[in-house]
Amino acid sequence: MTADKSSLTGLVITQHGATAIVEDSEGQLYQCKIRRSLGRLVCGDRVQFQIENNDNGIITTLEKRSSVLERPLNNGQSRLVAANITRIVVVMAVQPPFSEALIDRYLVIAELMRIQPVIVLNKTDLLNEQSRAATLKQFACYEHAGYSVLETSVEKEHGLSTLNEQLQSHTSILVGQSGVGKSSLVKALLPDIEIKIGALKNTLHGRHTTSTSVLYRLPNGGELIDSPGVRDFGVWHLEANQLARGYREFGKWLDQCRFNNCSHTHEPGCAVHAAADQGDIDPARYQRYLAMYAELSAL
Ligand SMILES: Nc1nc2c(ncn2[C@@H]2O[C@H](COP(=O)(O)OP(=O)(O)O)[C@@H](O)[C@H]2O)c(=O)[nH]1
Ligand SMILES: [Mg+2]
Ligand SMILES: [Zn+2]
Repeated sequence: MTADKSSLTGLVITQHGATAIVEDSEGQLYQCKIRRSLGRLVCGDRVQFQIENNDNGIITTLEKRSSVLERPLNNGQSRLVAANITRIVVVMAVQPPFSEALIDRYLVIAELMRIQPVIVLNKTDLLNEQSRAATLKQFACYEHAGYSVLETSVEKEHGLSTLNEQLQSHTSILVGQSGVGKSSLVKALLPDIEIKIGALKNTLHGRHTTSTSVLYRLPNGGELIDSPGVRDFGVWHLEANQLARGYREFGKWLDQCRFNNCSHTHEPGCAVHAAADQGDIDPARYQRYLAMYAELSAL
């Protein structure tokens, strides 16, 4: 009788070339070859795999993805970063200085992917009362638009349980410039991370996984993906005329413009423009919309 290699369901934890680390439903890790016909897999992918021996297997089936996060490459192509994400955490910090234009970009991507974003301001321990008030003022336009803005300090262990609540029962990814504290936040949220990383590295034959995304399980449910490559994911693969839908607070005005193909930049009877003039839409957010629209139109 031939051995019946039954398929198991697994979750891709990390991937490197034609190999992936897959976790089964019991938390057991396997190093799996990826069948060439499946194309490129990425962390967060749900798969079927067969055990070949011990901790080794082969991935036979890729299940349908509910979302993919991609990062554009310089050559105009893009690279998969993560799959099946349900929450994007936009991490900004007091240092290095944040840019509202960058926050807007991440939010546009999240909105167009229909993924609920959360904004985190990290390193609040570096603020005093005065600079904190000034900084929070800069984030007021996002709260006004309907986003939650959380203040955290890994240093002072502040705001971490609130963040944890926002991540429960989601597959989340932290995005933001290098140095804002994404990895520090991941470590603070996952007490057993060192053990897990150690296990992963061993399974990858000691190869470092620092250049690819890794998925971690949160202690209270949910998964968290740490990705070193997402800081520079741009929006230049977007059409300028898609952009307005990425601004959540524009939503209720979009169908009130005089022209139904309104670009919300210069047309008479533009309800978005009027709302910005009235202060119903934050005028500075609207100005940044105009700048990004011009940038995308010029490509
Ligand atoms: N003062 C302060 N420093 C922090 C905080 N979180 C992270 N850092 C520091 O910021 C630097 C960059 O952190 P890291 O997690 O590597 O950032 P990443 O590039 O976004 O992953 C490190 O030196 C951290 O120790 C914080 O809440 N307060
Ligand atoms: Mg990092
Ligand atoms: Zn308009």
